Amino acid sequence: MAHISETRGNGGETHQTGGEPLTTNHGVPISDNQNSLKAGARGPTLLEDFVLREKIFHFDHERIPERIVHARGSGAHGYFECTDPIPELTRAGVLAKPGRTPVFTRFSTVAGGAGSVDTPRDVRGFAVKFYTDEGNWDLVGNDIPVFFIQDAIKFPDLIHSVKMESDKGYPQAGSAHDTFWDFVSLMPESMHMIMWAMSDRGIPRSLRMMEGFGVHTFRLVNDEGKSTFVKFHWKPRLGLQSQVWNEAVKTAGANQDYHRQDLWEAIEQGDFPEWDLGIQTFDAEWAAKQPYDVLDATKLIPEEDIPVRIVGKLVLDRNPDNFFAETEQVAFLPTNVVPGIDFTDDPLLQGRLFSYLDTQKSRLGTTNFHQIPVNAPRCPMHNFQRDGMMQMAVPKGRANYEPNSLHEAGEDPGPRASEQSFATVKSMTDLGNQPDEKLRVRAELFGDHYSQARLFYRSQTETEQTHISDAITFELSKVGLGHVIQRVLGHLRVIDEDLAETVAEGLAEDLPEAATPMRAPIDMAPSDALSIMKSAKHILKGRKVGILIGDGGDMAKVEALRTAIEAEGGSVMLIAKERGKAEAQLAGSPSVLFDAVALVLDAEDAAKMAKFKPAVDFVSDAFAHLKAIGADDASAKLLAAAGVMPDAGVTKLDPEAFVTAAGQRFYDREAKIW
Ligand code: HDD
Repeated sequence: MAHISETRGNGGETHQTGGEPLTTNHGVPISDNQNSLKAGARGPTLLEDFVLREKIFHFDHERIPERIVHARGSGAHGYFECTDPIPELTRAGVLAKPGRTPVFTRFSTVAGGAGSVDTPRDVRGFAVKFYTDEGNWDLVGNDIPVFFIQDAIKFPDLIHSVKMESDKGYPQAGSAHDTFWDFVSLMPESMHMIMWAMSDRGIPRSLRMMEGFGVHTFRLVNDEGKSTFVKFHWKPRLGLQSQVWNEAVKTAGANQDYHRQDLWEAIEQGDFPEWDLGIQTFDAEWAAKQPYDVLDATKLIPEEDIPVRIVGKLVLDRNPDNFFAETEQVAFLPTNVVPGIDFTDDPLLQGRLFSYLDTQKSRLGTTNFHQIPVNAPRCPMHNFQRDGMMQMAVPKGRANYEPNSLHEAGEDPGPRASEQSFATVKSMTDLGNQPDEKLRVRAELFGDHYSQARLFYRSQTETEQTHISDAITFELSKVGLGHVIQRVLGHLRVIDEDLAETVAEGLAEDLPEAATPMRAPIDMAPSDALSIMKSAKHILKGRKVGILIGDGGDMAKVEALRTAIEAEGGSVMLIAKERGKAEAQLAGSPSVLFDAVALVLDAEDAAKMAKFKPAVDFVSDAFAHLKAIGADDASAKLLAAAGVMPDAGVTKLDPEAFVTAAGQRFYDREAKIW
């Protein structure tokens, strides 16, 4: 038998080095996890090998259908804390009483598959499941406050058009292709969200630095049954921050999991991401006076018209224990509302109320998906629904129908509906709807497709407008259908003539006739809240600085920088050409992975680095991506090789000056370099 033990795989150790004994799924202890059971040392594997069969069978079934949209996601546990209760508006305890409610949050990209990269230009999902005492409330939103389409009946078309083309199987995770632009150019209602998606909102720096929105108008309902219309907002405490396009493209290569890792590490380090929850509330009388319909998900309510009132904060403080069990199996349902929160007749929302339950059954394979721990309510749950695949609960007694009189025989009759529970708001007419006919139409104001696209574009800084025109030019440059490009340009002319001209010039296209709007657009007052740059926070908290060191740099300067950066809540990574001399290797840690960089080198290091491509790229990319660069004169040769020109973002290694610069991007630099 000696030769058998000699040929045992991977070191020949079959015993566990620690922990519980290895068993089958049925609890039978396993003695050898390296070798299948064979008829003789070189013989065929035996059918009898239940250990092998179970292991491979289970593996064969590991994957479940990925989400048709939002397949790529990252999740975290945390809590919501109501800090400014609003009992006058809602009876939902989560918002009506001070205190904490546990949550699970999942962020996602929309178009790409589960294994796609984190940084394509795309919308980001922002879904929060509140495990309240009155049941789960799921606020399933995005990082953009409006949607591409007005009616759920167009959702399958929208998604088919944006996902990889059905014959080619590409592009993965991107909207820069024929079918997407063909569809949206035929759906002018999408133009408002197109402006958002083509803006820097489409390329966030971090999941921790983006806003979230419930998008639809919902209702809050108080104890007296009075309903108030509401829009939900998440505001990141770290401020809004986006990448620049060239940086996002390079990040995709440098770290496919950039956002997922960033979220994970921040939580792991105790730097918990936080958002304020804000509400915009209004009544029907106010809604009737607006130039847009509050039931139209392609429209927002400017914050200047209704300021956002902060009612609480979201803190993500615990990473999932298991990606599949939690982040993959979490099932969000816009139908999950609690007493005190209700829907409106937004036709997009109404379609969603159907779709998600159906999706979860298909994705998770059973109507009992609510029993999966991440989906299960944390409050008591009783009803007469029974059985089904993968039933985990073991109900007692025979009361599985209602009404029953089993209590008269001394048996448990089961739960009863109560008037205090969720009751749908009765009014169908409070927003002026007159439901006297069955119609397949859109309401009149839904016909204004351009006013808010224009509002968004004109509320941006010049730099942000340039980013939008660059993005549209790039996307259209990937479109092979000339008539589609022309049609998009026709829409852009209605939104803003300068924008249309810039894009046409960038593509060397003639400008077509302007599109003919269904309703003439109006000029709304620009809103600063729509611009990232106008509301940017210049802080280092939550940001990462890469410090490049050589053999001769002054390590006292490194330590002084580290102390100053960490005092501001930032973090530091030391990078050297050779991994053993620092925390990261230069070639594997390009500057796209950092918010600012510093060079602590002596003249000899700098001269060598000036001839080392990864070092030159490290500095030139940091400069091109508008980041702060801290460097002394000793680094002059490397700065010169990288084409760095002096400006407010290029500081000495003085900790105070560098820290002030490192919390911001230097957008003025852009005009010089691009
Ligand atoms: Fe949706 C997933 C957000 C319109 C149908 N959606 C999904 C997720 C987010 C959103 C964040 C991922 C949840 C997670 O992390 O598991 N969806 C939105 C927003 C919309 C929207 C903000 C418009 C305001 N969605 C929308 C419509 C439909 C769907 C109109 C269908 C009629 N969405 C789905 C879905 C998904 C989904 C197919 C895929 C996976 C899932 O539900 O759980 O049912």
